[in-house]
Amino acid sequence: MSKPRLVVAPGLPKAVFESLPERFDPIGGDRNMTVDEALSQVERHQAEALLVSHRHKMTADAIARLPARVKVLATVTVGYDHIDVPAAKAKGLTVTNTPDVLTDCTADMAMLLMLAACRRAAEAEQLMRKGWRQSFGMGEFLGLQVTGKRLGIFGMGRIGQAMAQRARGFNMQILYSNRSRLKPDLEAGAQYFADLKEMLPHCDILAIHAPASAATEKVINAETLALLPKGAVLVNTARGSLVDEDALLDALKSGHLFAAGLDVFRSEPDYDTRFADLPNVFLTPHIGSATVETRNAMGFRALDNVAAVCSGAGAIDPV
Ligand code: 8YV
Repeated sequence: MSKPRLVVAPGLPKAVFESLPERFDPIGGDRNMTVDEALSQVERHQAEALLVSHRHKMTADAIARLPARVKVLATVTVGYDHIDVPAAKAKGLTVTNTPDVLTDCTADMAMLLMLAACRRAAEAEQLMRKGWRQSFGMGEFLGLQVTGKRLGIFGMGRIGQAMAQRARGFNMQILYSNRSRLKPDLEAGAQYFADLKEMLPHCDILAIHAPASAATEKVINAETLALLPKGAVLVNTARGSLVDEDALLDALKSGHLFAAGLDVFRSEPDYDTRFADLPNVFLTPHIGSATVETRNAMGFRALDNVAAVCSGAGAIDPV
Protein backbone atom coordinates (compact mmCIF):
# COMPACT_ATOMS: atom_id res chain seq x y z
CA MET A 1 0.00 0.00 0.00
CA SER A 2 1.30 3.49 -0.77
CA LYS A 3 2.25 5.76 2.10
CA PRO A 4 -0.12 8.61 3.03
CA ARG A 5 0.72 11.87 1.29
CA LEU A 6 1.31 14.50 3.93
CA VAL A 7 2.02 18.22 3.83
CA VAL A 8 3.95 19.49 6.86
CA ALA A 9 3.53 23.25 7.31
CA PRO A 10 5.83 23.87 10.33
CA GLY A 11 9.57 23.29 10.42
CA LEU A 12 9.98 20.14 12.52
CA PRO A 13 12.69 19.11 15.00
CA LYS A 14 15.43 17.14 13.21
CA ALA A 15 14.53 13.67 14.56
CA VAL A 16 10.87 14.09 13.64
CA PHE A 17 11.70 15.48 10.20
CA GLU A 18 14.10 12.64 9.45
CA SER A 19 11.48 10.05 10.41
CA LEU A 20 8.91 11.37 7.90
CA PRO A 21 9.74 9.08 4.95
CA GLU A 22 9.42 5.93 7.10
CA ARG A 23 5.65 6.33 7.27
CA PHE A 24 4.67 9.07 4.83
CA ASP A 25 5.15 10.50 1.40
CA PRO A 26 5.91 13.97 2.79
CA ILE A 27 6.36 17.52 1.56
CA GLY A 28 7.77 20.17 3.91
CA GLY A 29 8.81 19.88 7.53
CA ASP A 30 12.18 21.51 6.79
CA ARG A 31 10.90 25.11 7.11
CA ASN A 32 7.83 27.11 8.12
CA MET A 33 5.27 27.43 5.34
CA THR A 34 2.55 30.06 5.31
CA VAL A 35 -1.05 28.84 5.23
CA ASP A 36 -1.28 29.81 1.55
CA GLU A 37 1.83 27.86 0.72
CA ALA A 38 0.64 24.84 2.69
CA LEU A 39 -2.73 24.89 0.90
CA SER A 40 -1.01 25.06 -2.51
CA GLN A 41 1.24 22.15 -1.52
CA VAL A 42 -1.79 20.11 -0.43
CA GLU A 43 -3.25 20.62 -3.90
CA ARG A 44 -0.01 19.98 -5.78
CA HIS A 45 0.95 16.92 -3.70
CA GLN A 46 -2.60 15.47 -3.74
CA ALA A 47 -2.22 15.18 0.04
CA GLU A 48 -4.58 13.33 2.38
CA ALA A 49 -3.21 14.99 5.48
CA LEU A 50 -2.04 18.42 6.62
CA LEU A 51 0.11 19.06 9.67
CA VAL A 52 0.05 22.58 11.14
CA SER A 53 1.29 24.53 14.15
CA HIS A 54 -0.34 27.34 16.14
CA ARG A 55 1.07 29.93 13.72
CA HIS A 56 -1.16 28.50 10.95
CA LYS A 57 -4.57 30.12 11.26
CA MET A 58 -6.91 27.51 9.83
CA THR A 59 -9.95 29.73 9.44
CA ALA A 60 -13.22 28.58 7.86
CA ASP A 61 -11.96 30.09 4.56
CA ALA A 62 -8.68 28.20 4.70
CA ILE A 63 -10.49 24.98 5.57
CA ALA A 64 -12.93 25.50 2.69
CA ARG A 65 -9.90 25.55 0.36
CA LEU A 66 -8.82 22.03 1.41
CA PRO A 67 -9.68 19.43 -1.24
CA ALA A 68 -12.19 16.73 -0.26
CA ARG A 69 -9.38 14.16 -0.37
CA VAL A 70 -7.89 15.57 2.87
CA LYS A 71 -8.91 13.40 5.81
CA VAL A 72 -6.97 14.80 8.69
CA LEU A 73 -5.84 18.20 9.94
CA ALA A 74 -3.31 17.55 12.70
CA THR A 75 -1.80 20.28 14.85
CA VAL A 76 1.52 19.69 16.62
CA THR A 77 0.19 21.79 19.51
CA VAL A 78 -2.14 21.00 22.38
CA GLY A 79 -4.05 24.28 21.89
CA TYR A 80 -6.31 24.36 18.85
CA ASP A 81 -7.73 27.87 18.96
CA HIS A 82 -6.03 28.50 15.58
CA ILE A 83 -8.37 25.98 13.95
CA ASP A 84 -12.04 26.56 13.17
CA VAL A 85 -12.98 23.13 14.47
CA PRO A 86 -16.72 23.33 13.66
CA ALA A 87 -15.84 24.27 10.04
CA ALA A 88 -13.37 21.38 9.83
CA LYS A 89 -15.86 18.90 11.26
CA ALA A 90 -18.63 20.13 8.97
CA LYS A 91 -16.29 19.30 6.10
CA GLY A 92 -15.77 15.78 7.48
CA LEU A 93 -12.16 16.36 8.53
CA THR A 94 -10.67 14.75 11.60
CA VAL A 95 -8.83 17.31 13.73
CA THR A 96 -6.16 16.12 16.16
CA ASN A 97 -3.91 17.79 18.75
CA THR A 98 -1.09 16.69 21.08
CA PRO A 99 -2.23 16.54 24.71
CA ASP A 100 -0.09 15.18 27.59
CA VAL A 101 3.32 15.35 25.92
CA LEU A 102 3.91 19.03 26.69
CA THR A 103 2.29 19.17 30.12
CA ASP A 104 5.49 19.00 32.19
CA CYS A 105 7.50 21.29 29.98
CA THR A 106 4.84 24.01 29.97
CA ALA A 107 4.37 23.78 33.75
CA ASP A 108 8.16 24.07 34.13
CA MET A 109 8.00 27.24 32.05
CA ALA A 110 5.23 28.66 34.23
CA MET A 111 7.41 28.00 37.30
CA LEU A 112 10.34 29.68 35.58
CA LEU A 113 8.21 32.74 34.79
CA MET A 114 6.78 32.84 38.30
CA LEU A 115 10.21 32.69 39.94
CA ALA A 116 11.75 35.10 37.44
CA ALA A 117 8.96 37.64 37.88
CA CYS A 118 8.98 37.37 41.68
CA ARG A 119 12.77 37.56 41.95
CA ARG A 120 13.25 40.32 39.36
CA ALA A 121 15.32 38.11 37.09
CA ALA A 122 14.98 40.39 34.06
CA GLU A 123 16.47 43.37 35.89
CA ALA A 124 19.16 41.24 37.53
CA GLU A 125 20.24 39.70 34.26
CA GLN A 126 20.37 43.02 32.49
CA LEU A 127 22.44 44.50 35.28
CA MET A 128 24.98 41.67 35.05
CA ARG A 129 25.31 42.12 31.30
CA LYS A 130 26.05 45.80 31.90
CA GLY A 131 28.91 44.84 34.23
CA TRP A 132 27.15 45.06 37.68
CA ARG A 133 29.76 47.22 39.48
CA GLN A 134 27.45 48.66 42.15
CA SER A 135 26.88 47.28 45.62
CA PHE A 136 23.44 46.89 47.09
CA GLY A 137 22.31 47.58 50.60
CA MET A 138 20.20 45.01 52.47
CA GLY A 139 17.04 46.76 51.44
CA GLU A 140 17.77 47.03 47.73
CA PHE A 141 16.87 44.82 44.76
CA LEU A 142 14.27 43.01 46.76
CA GLY A 143 11.86 40.62 45.16
CA LEU A 144 9.02 38.50 46.48
CA GLN A 145 9.50 35.14 48.14
CA VAL A 146 7.27 32.46 46.63
CA THR A 147 7.48 29.98 49.51
CA GLY A 148 4.21 29.97 51.43
CA LYS A 149 2.42 32.27 48.99
CA ARG A 150 -1.07 31.68 47.60
CA LEU A 151 -1.00 30.56 43.97
CA GLY A 152 -4.27 30.94 42.06
CA ILE A 153 -4.51 28.72 39.00
CA PHE A 154 -7.02 29.67 36.35
CA GLY A 155 -7.66 26.53 34.28
CA MET A 156 -6.99 23.32 36.18
CA GLY A 157 -6.48 20.93 33.27
CA ARG A 158 -3.36 18.85 32.79
CA ILE A 159 -0.95 21.81 32.77
CA GLY A 160 -2.68 23.60 35.66
CA GLN A 161 -2.45 20.42 37.73
CA ALA A 162 1.24 19.99 36.86
CA MET A 163 1.83 23.60 37.96
CA ALA A 164 0.03 22.88 41.25
CA GLN A 165 2.20 19.80 41.80
CA ARG A 166 5.37 21.84 41.32
CA ALA A 167 4.13 24.72 43.49
CA ARG A 168 3.40 22.32 46.35
CA GLY A 169 7.14 21.62 46.35
CA PHE A 170 7.57 25.30 47.19
CA ASN A 171 5.05 25.01 50.04
CA MET A 172 2.62 27.24 48.18
CA GLN A 173 -1.06 27.25 48.98
CA ILE A 174 -3.05 26.28 45.87
CA LEU A 175 -6.34 27.88 44.84
CA TYR A 176 -7.97 27.17 41.52
CA SER A 177 -10.81 28.21 39.31
CA ASN A 178 -12.07 25.84 36.66
CA ARG A 179 -15.30 25.06 34.84
CA SER A 180 -15.70 21.98 37.01
CA ARG A 181 -14.36 20.93 40.36
CA LEU A 182 -11.70 18.19 40.38
CA LYS A 183 -12.10 14.90 42.23
CA PRO A 184 -10.54 15.06 45.73
CA ASP A 185 -7.49 12.96 44.77
CA LEU A 186 -6.65 15.34 41.91
CA GLU A 187 -7.54 18.40 43.95
CA ALA A 188 -5.03 17.33 46.62
CA GLY A 189 -6.15 20.00 49.08
CA ALA A 190 -6.40 22.87 46.58
CA GLN A 191 -9.26 25.29 47.22
CA TYR A 192 -11.86 25.44 44.45
CA PHE A 193 -13.62 28.61 43.25
CA ALA A 194 -16.39 28.21 40.70
CA ASP A 195 -16.08 31.92 39.95
CA LEU A 196 -12.70 33.37 38.97
CA LYS A 197 -13.70 36.73 40.43
CA GLU A 198 -14.18 35.11 43.85
CA MET A 199 -10.70 33.63 43.75
CA LEU A 200 -8.74 36.70 42.59
CA PRO A 201 -8.70 38.66 45.90
CA HIS A 202 -6.98 35.64 47.51
CA CYS A 203 -4.14 35.23 44.98
CA ASP A 204 -0.59 36.43 45.58
CA ILE A 205 0.28 34.96 42.22
CA LEU A 206 -2.14 34.16 39.39
CA ALA A 207 -1.12 31.59 36.78
CA ILE A 208 -3.19 31.28 33.62
CA HIS A 209 -3.57 27.77 32.22
CA ALA A 210 -6.98 27.92 30.52
CA PRO A 211 -7.48 27.45 26.77
CA ALA A 212 -8.34 30.34 24.48
CA SER A 213 -12.03 30.48 23.61
CA ALA A 214 -14.82 33.01 23.23
CA ALA A 215 -15.55 32.48 26.94
CA THR A 216 -11.99 33.28 28.05
CA GLU A 217 -11.31 36.19 25.65
CA LYS A 218 -9.88 39.07 27.76
CA VAL A 219 -11.00 37.39 30.96
CA ILE A 220 -8.01 39.14 32.55
CA ASN A 221 -8.97 42.79 32.15
CA ALA A 222 -9.03 46.04 34.14
CA GLU A 223 -11.89 44.80 36.31
CA THR A 224 -10.42 41.38 37.13
CA LEU A 225 -6.88 42.72 37.58
CA ALA A 226 -8.26 45.21 40.11
CA LEU A 227 -9.57 42.26 42.13
CA LEU A 228 -6.06 40.92 42.68
CA PRO A 229 -4.37 42.16 45.86
CA LYS A 230 -1.91 45.02 45.36
CA GLY A 231 1.53 43.58 44.67
CA ALA A 232 0.27 40.40 42.99
CA VAL A 233 2.12 38.68 40.16
CA LEU A 234 0.65 37.39 36.90
CA VAL A 235 2.04 34.45 34.93
CA ASN A 236 0.79 33.44 31.48
CA THR A 237 1.92 30.43 29.49
CA ALA A 238 -1.52 29.76 27.95
CA ARG A 239 -2.64 32.26 25.32
CA GLY A 240 -2.38 36.04 25.04
CA SER A 241 -6.01 36.34 24.01
CA LEU A 242 -7.07 35.74 27.62
CA VAL A 243 -5.50 39.05 28.60
CA ASP A 244 -6.45 42.65 27.87
CA GLU A 245 -2.87 43.81 27.37
CA ASP A 246 -3.63 47.54 27.77
CA ALA A 247 -5.11 46.81 31.19
CA LEU A 248 -2.15 44.61 32.10
CA LEU A 249 0.33 47.32 31.07
CA ASP A 250 -1.57 49.83 33.23
CA ALA A 251 -1.54 47.49 36.23
CA LEU A 252 2.20 46.90 35.84
CA LYS A 253 2.98 50.60 35.46
CA SER A 254 0.85 51.71 38.40
CA GLY A 255 2.45 49.11 40.68
CA HIS A 256 -0.88 47.41 41.32
CA LEU A 257 0.91 44.32 40.03
CA PHE A 258 4.41 43.72 41.35
CA ALA A 259 5.42 41.90 38.17
CA ALA A 260 4.40 39.60 35.34
CA GLY A 261 6.00 36.64 33.60
CA LEU A 262 4.72 36.28 30.05
CA ASP A 263 5.41 33.63 27.42
CA VAL A 264 2.36 34.37 25.26
CA PHE A 265 0.91 37.52 23.71
CA ARG A 266 -2.17 38.65 21.82
CA SER A 267 -0.08 39.18 18.72
CA GLU A 268 2.82 36.84 18.02
CA PRO A 269 5.57 37.18 16.98
CA ASP A 270 4.88 40.93 16.66
CA TYR A 271 4.09 41.34 20.33
CA ASP A 272 3.35 44.64 22.03
CA THR A 273 6.85 45.92 22.79
CA ARG A 274 5.52 48.33 25.42
CA PHE A 275 6.04 45.31 27.72
CA ALA A 276 9.78 45.44 26.99
CA ASP A 277 9.95 48.98 28.39
CA LEU A 278 8.85 47.77 31.81
CA PRO A 279 11.50 46.44 34.21
CA ASN A 280 8.95 44.36 36.13
CA VAL A 281 8.10 42.03 33.24
CA PHE A 282 9.95 38.84 32.43
CA LEU A 283 9.40 38.01 28.77
CA THR A 284 9.89 34.87 26.72
CA PRO A 285 8.89 34.25 23.06
CA HIS A 286 6.27 31.45 23.37
CA ILE A 287 8.77 28.73 24.25
CA GLY A 288 6.70 26.84 26.84
CA SER A 289 7.09 23.55 25.01
CA ALA A 290 10.50 24.26 23.53
CA THR A 291 12.78 21.48 24.72
CA VAL A 292 14.29 18.79 22.51
CA GLU A 293 12.37 16.05 24.30
CA THR A 294 9.00 17.77 24.25
CA ARG A 295 9.16 19.12 20.70
CA ASN A 296 10.15 15.64 19.49
CA ALA A 297 7.27 14.11 21.45
CA MET A 298 4.82 16.69 20.04
CA GLY A 299 5.98 16.04 16.49
CA PHE A 300 5.82 12.26 16.82
CA ARG A 301 2.43 12.43 18.50
CA ALA A 302 1.04 14.53 15.65
CA LEU A 303 2.48 12.07 13.12
CA ASP A 304 1.03 9.11 15.05
CA ASN A 305 -2.35 10.79 14.77
CA VAL A 306 -1.98 11.31 11.02
CA ALA A 307 -0.89 7.69 10.52
CA ALA A 308 -3.77 6.40 12.64
CA VAL A 309 -6.39 8.37 10.74
CA CYS A 310 -4.93 7.50 7.33
CA SER A 311 -4.82 3.80 8.21
CA GLY A 312 -8.51 3.92 9.11
CA ALA A 313 -7.80 3.12 12.78
CA GLY A 314 -9.16 6.47 13.99
CA ALA A 315 -7.36 9.35 15.68
CA ILE A 316 -5.49 8.92 18.97
CA ASP A 317 -6.23 12.50 20.01
CA PRO A 318 -9.37 13.65 18.22
CA VAL A 319 -10.42 17.19 19.01
C1 8YV B 1 3.34 26.17 20.92
C2 8YV B 1 1.47 25.69 22.40
O1 8YV B 1 2.31 26.21 20.08
O2 8YV B 1 0.90 23.42 22.15
C3 8YV B 1 0.51 24.57 22.31
O3 8YV B 1 -0.70 24.84 22.36
O4 8YV B 1 1.12 26.79 22.63
C4 8YV B 1 2.93 25.50 22.21
O5 8YV B 1 3.32 24.22 22.30
C5 8YV B 1 4.53 25.53 20.33
O6 8YV B 1 5.55 26.20 20.92
C6 8YV B 1 4.61 25.57 18.83
O7 8YV B 1 5.10 26.77 18.38
